[in-house]
Amino acid sequence: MSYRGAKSGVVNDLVLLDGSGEQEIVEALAARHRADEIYTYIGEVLLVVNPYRLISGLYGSSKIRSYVSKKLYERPPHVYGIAEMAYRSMMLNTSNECVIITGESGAGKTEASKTVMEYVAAMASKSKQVQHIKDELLQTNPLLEAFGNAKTRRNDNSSRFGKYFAINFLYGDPSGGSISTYLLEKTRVTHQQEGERNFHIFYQLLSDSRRRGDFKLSGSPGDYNFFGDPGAAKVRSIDDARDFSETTRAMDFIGMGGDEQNAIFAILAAILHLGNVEFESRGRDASDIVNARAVSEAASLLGVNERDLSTALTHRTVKSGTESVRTSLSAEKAAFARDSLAKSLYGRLFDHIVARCNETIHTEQFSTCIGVLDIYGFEILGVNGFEQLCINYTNEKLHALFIELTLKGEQAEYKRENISWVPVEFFDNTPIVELVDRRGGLFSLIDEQSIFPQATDATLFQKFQSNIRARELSVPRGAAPGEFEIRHYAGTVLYNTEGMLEANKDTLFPDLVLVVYHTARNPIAKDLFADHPAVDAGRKTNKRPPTTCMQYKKSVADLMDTLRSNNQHYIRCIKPNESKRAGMFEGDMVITQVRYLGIAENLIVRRAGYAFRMTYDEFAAKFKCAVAGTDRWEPNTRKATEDILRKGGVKHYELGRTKVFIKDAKDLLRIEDARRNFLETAAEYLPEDDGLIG
Ligand code: AOV
Ligand code: MG
Repeated sequence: MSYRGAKSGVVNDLVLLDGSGEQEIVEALAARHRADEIYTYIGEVLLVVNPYRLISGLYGSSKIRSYVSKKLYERPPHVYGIAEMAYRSMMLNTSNECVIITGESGAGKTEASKTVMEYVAAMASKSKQVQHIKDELLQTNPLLEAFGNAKTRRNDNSSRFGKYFAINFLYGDPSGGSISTYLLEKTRVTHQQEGERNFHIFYQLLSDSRRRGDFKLSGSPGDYNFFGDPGAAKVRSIDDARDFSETTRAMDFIGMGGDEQNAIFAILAAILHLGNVEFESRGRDASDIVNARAVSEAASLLGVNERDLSTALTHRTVKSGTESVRTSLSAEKAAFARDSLAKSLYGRLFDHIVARCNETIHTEQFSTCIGVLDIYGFEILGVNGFEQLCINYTNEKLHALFIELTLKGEQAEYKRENISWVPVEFFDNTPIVELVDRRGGLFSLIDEQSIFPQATDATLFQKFQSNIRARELSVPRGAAPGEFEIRHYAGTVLYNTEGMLEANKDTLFPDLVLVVYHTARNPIAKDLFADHPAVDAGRKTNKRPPTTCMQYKKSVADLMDTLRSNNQHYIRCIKPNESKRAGMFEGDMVITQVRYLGIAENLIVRRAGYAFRMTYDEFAAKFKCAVAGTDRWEPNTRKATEDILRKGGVKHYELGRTKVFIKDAKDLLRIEDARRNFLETAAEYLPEDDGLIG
């Protein structure tokens, strides 16, 4: 293979570029992007510049075949190359692998994750059973996208949840998998910013006239209060009707029968009707429902009594000791109760769908797995609240992990091993991560305030101001009350404390939970609340349920542990322009990303560094058979290693304290080939299945 892109003439691997400045990197990426060469390597890291249009001939089965069993540098850069490397490493080493995909919102992570899945699925053998499993795994994608993605201003198909998809393998064939999801952006159910939509599935449902009739829905987006910007309902790049048939087909595939699908869509319709329920004040602390029809439709779709639902929306029962007192809610509180119910129903419905996918793809029969991480990218919206803080925090954590594993860890190892090395400076974002998740940091202050009934978003803001002294956090001049800025690795974000406490507490008055749980005839709606603390209240102790912050911090920490314990492969996506346009490459925008992704540092470390390393013991044991003469036992493995390298013609290596470091993995090719030949010849003389080969 040529080292240069066929059309651009620019190197496929930036390590081979003359120079390592940000400007040179951007120019190289621009030239490749112009020539539709959207993929570029830095060593084993893949960079992708979003082309915003399908490039013909870049995907599909014959392209996939051309990457099978090929080394990374033998084929032009591609997601398939990374997927092949992960798959091959898993097969060779019986190890677990993960592909970590990062980049800001709209940079192309979700598309790249689907391309990884496509490749891995294509490795399945042709047996009917394996093909069926493969299809089930792939069908979870459109289903989860329908319920978990939405149009934002930055991306028409923005992931509003994080996803880690572990695909399990048995003897190289996919045998099943498991999906972990991270914090769905539930506030979107009731509120969206200008130019944004609710979750795709609502518009999909409305595109189906039969369902509209069944659920008494109108086809006009302006009729729904939960569509904050009805003008944004029609998206040029999205065909809701076509997507709806894809969603229902996926549901069929996952094994959701007609009744289950009906129950699910009825809940979605109930949410839309619920959104249209309005309240008017009666005195100071009571309210009446204005439009009885909307409640009646919502009640009938959930299968609950209309009066019970109305009462639960406008009242609240508070327990004090053994007594229960029912108080009425002001119009404002009732609207809050309505929104909480809608968000809870949706959030729990989403979890139900994830759980159903997991049931279908679950398997006990596997030896290894490849995980694919596709989360919501770093984002700055018009107004940034609790959910943006969580999203951007996750991106900080992933960036910290990348730095730790590729820049810090790498350099620390050279030092430990006494390899001559000129340290490379890099931007360390740990202080920002800690600002959010350390004791006394933002999350713990939000948690602390969530316990006090008197706390408000304003008192939370004061806590932030009086307790946190960090360079990364400030209140800019002219900021509105409650606003503060965090200087994230990928840009400065202005947050607003408004709604943070509530998002963290995720309150849903028990009255509503109990009506649905005890009386709903919609079988799924009933089940959604089975594990709600209000249902358990009689049985369990008064232990406070974990807050959203607590749960989130824990799940992100678990995710990092999983990623750390696997072999990591990186895909880093770059967004070339703000207007989602094909053929447009804005240098300023790209240079910002090149800077904050640490691409120049990555390049320097990679170029100066050593692609391959192994302990002397492992190296000698593995390769001594490859070079004639060294299969005689040389007890000093360091000496044996040197011997093998010399005889194998490897020139650029360094001998560390416990490991050998080789500059270019290609130098090892000859030795690897010799080893393979030796083993193959030996195999002819051995009985089959002696387990020696591989
Ligand atoms: P994201 O996952 O990184 O954003 P997506 O993968 O959804 O971004 O990509 C955004 C859009 O860019 C897609 O809907 C496609 O139109 C286009 N696109 C991305 N990659 C490609 C590609 N390889 N070829 C052609 N078009 C592409 V977010 O989920 O918002 O963080 O949260
Ligand atoms: Mg996405």
